[in-house]
Amino acid sequence: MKNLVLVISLCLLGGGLWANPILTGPRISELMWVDGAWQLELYNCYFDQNSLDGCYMSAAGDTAWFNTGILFLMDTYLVVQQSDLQETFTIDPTGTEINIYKDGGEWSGYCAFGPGTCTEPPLSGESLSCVGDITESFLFVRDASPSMGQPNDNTNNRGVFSGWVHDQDGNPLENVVVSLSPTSLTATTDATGTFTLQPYALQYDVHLQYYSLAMADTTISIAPDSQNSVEYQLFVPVGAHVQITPPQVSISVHPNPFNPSTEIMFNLTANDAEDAKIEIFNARGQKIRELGIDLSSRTELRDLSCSVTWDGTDAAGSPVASGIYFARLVSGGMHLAQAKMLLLQ
Ligand SMILES: [Ca+2]
Ligand SMILES: [Ca+2]
Repeated sequence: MKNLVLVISLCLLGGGLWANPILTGPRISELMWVDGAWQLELYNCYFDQNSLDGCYMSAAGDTAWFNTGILFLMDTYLVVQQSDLQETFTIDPTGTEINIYKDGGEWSGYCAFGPGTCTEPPLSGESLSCVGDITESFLFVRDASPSMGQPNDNTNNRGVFSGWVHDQDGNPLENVVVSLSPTSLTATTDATGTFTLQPYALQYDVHLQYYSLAMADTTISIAPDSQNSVEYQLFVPVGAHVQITPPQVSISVHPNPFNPSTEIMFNLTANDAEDAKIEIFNARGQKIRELGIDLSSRTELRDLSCSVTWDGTDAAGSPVASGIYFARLVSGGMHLAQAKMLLLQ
């Protein structure tokens, strides 16, 4: 287990480069070095010229035109190297930005890696392969099984990212949302405080969100086929309204999944019984219903086992849609326990 290292960094490769309108022309699809010499895989994206005549590339001040007569049919992959160019073309293996232009000088392809991006340079034997829809994506990731001259196979280009999240006293934290930027990949910790993701081999900013209270930003570098285990400690202020569920309070739902109604069962201690209630939230975190708990028939307020029925309607009495909902046991403004429910219609 690696310990939490607090490093805040910025990923400059924003979402804008991920998806673009389709541009016709030579597209960069994969890049690697073989015996110290670069090789570029190009994809012909709806470019009906059938050759690279008049096309050129630029990187860090170098501009090079392709030799004439290089056959390049539409929707095919072609590996080019220095001998296919009229001028010397240098690609810095530690990072650069490569642009490609079709006949007429119109920009058509792009690849960036190294400092200032989330794509780290490939190691020996690895390529940088474009992932996602080749006609739209400009995202390159490290790939341990290159596919030069072939469509990118989307293999050996991810790693496993797992972790354990706990508070300052070593208690596991459940419901911590772990998100990786710049992707929309997220995971939520389970009751043991653990999570697992399988992200592309990129460098990420890691963001942890524990309700509204605790967060941390770190970075993680994912190599292809790597296993990455981390341990995060979040400081949860004492007395905050988000509490770690005390072991004496439990909540369960039966039946689950349900239709049209379900019973929410929980126990309470005398301290919590006073103004306890059940709040129903939808998957977007919006409170849609509150259910009071009638304790008037009880003669003794000690370790109470209670239940309330939710009929699948919101505060206005309208039936809610199929989906995931949460029943949250609340007392004195404190969130004591939560259960997930699935309404199936
Ligand atoms: Ca591969
Ligand atoms: Ca390929």
